[in-house]
Amino acid sequence: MKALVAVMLFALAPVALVPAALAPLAFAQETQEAQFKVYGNCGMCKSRIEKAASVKEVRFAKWNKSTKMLSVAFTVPGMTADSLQRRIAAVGHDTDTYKAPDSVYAALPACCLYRGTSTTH
Ligand SMILES: [Cu+2]
Repeated sequence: MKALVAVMLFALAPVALVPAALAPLAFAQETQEAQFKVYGNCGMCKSRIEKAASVKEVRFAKWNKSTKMLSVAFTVPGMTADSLQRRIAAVGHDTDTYKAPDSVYAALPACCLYRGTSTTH
């Protein structure tokens, strides 16, 4: 009897494995998570940074004012961490990879000017 049960389980196993094997195909768009540094100071910076990351390919974007780290979750291949950093630099916030254009940076409100200040406020 035990042998019969074992044989039946063995026979059923491939059937049970099929849905699991097909599951990844249903999610051809994968979500990838990343964290990178974005320079800024205040709550206005936070909303500007998160707004720049607010595109349909981004499922989640949260900037931490104290650590300056932006946590993101985005769909691939539609988006990359690199292109997100470029978008954020374009609105005035430096990352470790991309520098915001000086003209854009200079136009930020005074409280948001993070360059050249070694202290945070
Ligand atoms: Cu600010």
